[in-house]
Amino acid sequence: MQRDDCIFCKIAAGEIPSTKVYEDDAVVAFEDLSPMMPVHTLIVPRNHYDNIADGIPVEEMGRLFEAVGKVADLKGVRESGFRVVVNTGDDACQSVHHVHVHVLGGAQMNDGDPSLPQA
Ligand code: DGP
Repeated sequence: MQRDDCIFCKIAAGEIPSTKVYEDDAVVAFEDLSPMMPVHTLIVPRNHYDNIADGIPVEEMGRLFEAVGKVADLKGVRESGFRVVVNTGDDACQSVHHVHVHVLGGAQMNDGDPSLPQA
């Protein structure tokens, strides 16, 4: 389930270069092109879903979030803490319409506005 016009499908398939952090048969994690934090990694399912509410099967949803801990370990933020963000739709400023999990960390963050992942 790949979309020809989807940049994250192409990254997952290795057709567009990215700095990969982790991959398995279900997901690919790679560094965000415009990092907002010292650690800013995106995790995407290999299959295309527009967003988190796009009927992702439970098994694939589990694999997507299972990868969060693996990325946190690989990026060294499990102990210090990190934030997980899944922007969904226009109000949340989702800009790439292939579901992706942001893993953000590596510095102290604000606790005021949950929509602002910046320090
Ligand atoms: P969102 O606003 O949640 O849709 O975030 C999309 C993120 O994807 C944004 O932080 C920048 C990142 N991004 C967009 N295009 C590319 C790309 O071609 N490569 C990589 N590595 N990241 C990208």
